[in-house]
Amino acid sequence: MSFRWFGKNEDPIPLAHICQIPGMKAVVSALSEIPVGEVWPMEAILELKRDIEAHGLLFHTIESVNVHEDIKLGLATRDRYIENYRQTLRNLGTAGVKVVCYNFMPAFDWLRTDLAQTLEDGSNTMAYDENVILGLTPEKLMQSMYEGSNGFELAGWEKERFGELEKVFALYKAISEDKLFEHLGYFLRAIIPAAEESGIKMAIHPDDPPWPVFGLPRIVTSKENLERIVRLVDSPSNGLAICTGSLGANPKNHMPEIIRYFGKMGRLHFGHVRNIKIDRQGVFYETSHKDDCGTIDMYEVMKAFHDIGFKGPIRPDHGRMIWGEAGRPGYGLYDRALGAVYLQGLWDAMERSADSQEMKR
Ligand SMILES: [Mn+2]
Repeated sequence: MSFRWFGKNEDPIPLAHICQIPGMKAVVSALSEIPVGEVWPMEAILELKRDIEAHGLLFHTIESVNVHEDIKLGLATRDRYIENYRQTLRNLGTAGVKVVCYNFMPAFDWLRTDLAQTLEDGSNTMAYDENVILGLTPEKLMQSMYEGSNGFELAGWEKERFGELEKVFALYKAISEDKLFEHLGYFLRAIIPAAEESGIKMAIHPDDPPWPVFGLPRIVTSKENLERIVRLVDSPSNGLAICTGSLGANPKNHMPEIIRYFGKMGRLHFGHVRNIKIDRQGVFYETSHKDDCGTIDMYEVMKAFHDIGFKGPIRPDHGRMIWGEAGRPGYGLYDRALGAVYLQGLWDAMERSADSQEMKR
């Protein structure tokens, strides 16, 4: 079980609190102060590692090393950023990192139309409504993400990414889904050998939501496309992060089946487990992790991880804001801590019943 942490300058939650969550083993983190596309310096990586390990937590997973827009766009300038990415992987491998999460979403990272929708019990949560998106320009949406962020820089929403939004949108006009696959393939063929040499498994995160937005292509969206991605480079280092709240926002994506399929293939390296309530196609909000609070079958999701003998990191994903907590949207302490303990409760029960079945035999 692991917990995402944004670093001591960016995250209001101290490691001293994270290590008090029952069963918490590892912290998933990143160097968010390094501009996208630049090399992560060894010294800064080791400092992050020291901080995490000083709290008795493991440092083996990075989320995320973001991919420069020029790589996604396939621009001539991409090779410099790819070389930097390879060096970052070597540095991370030297520091003992085993899993690196990344995404390949054009222009925007994850999207919500409301970062604090009030629920019946008085808590608030992040929500998405396709109808609201249809009535917004990309600039307006961007503005609402910034305004609702409680003053935090949201992960994937670093301001430098949007200096040239109009230009980036114009460039994507010429990029079809097939083209984007091609650019991902080019990137993977260049970085996977460096990942292999460094003992790192790459884990691509699904697009959130898993469908095209504002006419931008999105490809990490379905079982078929995930299959196409793992086949771009035939290496265990070319793998997946399965995020149940992202992929699962499309009811056609059967999460337990997808976990089993890629798990058995040896390409599943990271689990983001969270629940969402889908009101109707394209309209959903994030709920507590508990099974009956949302639409995703959390028991079957954890059972799938358990049945494939998953040994990699799993983390609770976004949580609601509860008990008056005011924090980074989706990344408060309390609801995610409850989620971590709930997921472990499911897991423990599966372990015990597997043991007792073993004894009966
Ligand atoms: Mn996720």
